[in-house]
Amino acid sequence: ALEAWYMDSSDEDQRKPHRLRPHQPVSLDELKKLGVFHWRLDADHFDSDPELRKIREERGYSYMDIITIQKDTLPNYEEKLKMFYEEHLHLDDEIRYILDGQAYFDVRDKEDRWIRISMSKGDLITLPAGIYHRFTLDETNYTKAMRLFVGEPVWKAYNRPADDFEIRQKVQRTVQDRA
Ligand code: KMT
Ligand code: NI
Repeated sequence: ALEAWYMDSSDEDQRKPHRLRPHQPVSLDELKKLGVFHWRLDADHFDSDPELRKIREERGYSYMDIITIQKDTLPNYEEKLKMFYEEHLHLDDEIRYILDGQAYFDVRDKEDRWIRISMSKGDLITLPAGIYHRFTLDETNYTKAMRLFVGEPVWKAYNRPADDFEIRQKVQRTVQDRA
């Protein structure tokens, strides 16, 4: 299942877990308050899974593609991983479904602390538009992920600081209202 925790602030290899000592877990409920939602699905049958079909229909996720993040299969691998780990936001939700392997998504909580979300095969997550986040592989250096989008995908990322977007106020309000 999905696991999340507050991160330490060491500069060590980003692929390491970076758990605090003592470990400070973050529950799915706390993630929901940040607008982060999670489903656990059957990744072995993703192309015929009625549960995935239902989620896509209900939420309008018309677009999907599959990205394999691995040294020998992803063009400009190092460059892309570096980009993914820069703290950034998007003007649309980021929706990712791990089909194989594992990876970390880090999101900022309302006090601006990093939460590390450990995603493995079968985990689908939605990060709300405007939330500051970043992505990294873990020490296994491999994941295959489905990227979903409402309509035509926009991959544009705005690195922090990007606080002038109206969406940032919406994010702050959501977090306050749910606190
Ligand atoms: C993003 O914008 O953070 C990403 O696309 C992360 C990599 S996709 C598994
Ligand atoms: Ni992103």
